[in-house]
Amino acid sequence: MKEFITKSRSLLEETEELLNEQIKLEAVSSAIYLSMASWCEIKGYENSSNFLYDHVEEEQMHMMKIFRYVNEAGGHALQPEITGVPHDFKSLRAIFEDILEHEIVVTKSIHSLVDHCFGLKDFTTFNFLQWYVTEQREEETLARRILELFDIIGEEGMGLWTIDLEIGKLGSGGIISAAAPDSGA
Ligand code: OFO
Repeated sequence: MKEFITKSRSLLEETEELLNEQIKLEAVSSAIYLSMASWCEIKGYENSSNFLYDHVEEEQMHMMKIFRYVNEAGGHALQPEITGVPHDFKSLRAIFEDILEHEIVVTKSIHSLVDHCFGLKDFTTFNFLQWYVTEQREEETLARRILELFDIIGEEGMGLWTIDLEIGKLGSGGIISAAAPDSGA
């Protein structure tokens, strides 16, 4: 009986594998942001640190949504192994540049998953992933908005202190409510 349940499913193995890779990518996001939050905290960028700590939890949530989906669809979600997380960063700006680059990688990965599901007519997973498509647009917008702060305010004098303050005002969901009121989360 158990074997029948395990074999009878619409989630293809190839899709399960890709979803497990996405689980790992979300876990990597969470781990990197945790490391960045810690760096910000010891350097005195308290607001950026809090912003990133919130983001760590958000990425955990992203990971868990896929994790639960895989098992509910009859697959096997795998606890990812994360290594090679950096602990030192060049500057506050470099951190947010890295975040934007990383989020673009995540967006591409989600898009390729969506494309894969559409091609195989797996409309259930395709539908499930639409939340991530919207989420990634918001995440990129947020990272870009933060980088703009460095250009607008400048880093000289009280600049970095002000930038840190402004990042705190954005919060991890700050720009999301401004940019997309229907986003959910
Ligand atoms: Fe930052 O959106 Fe998930 O990874």
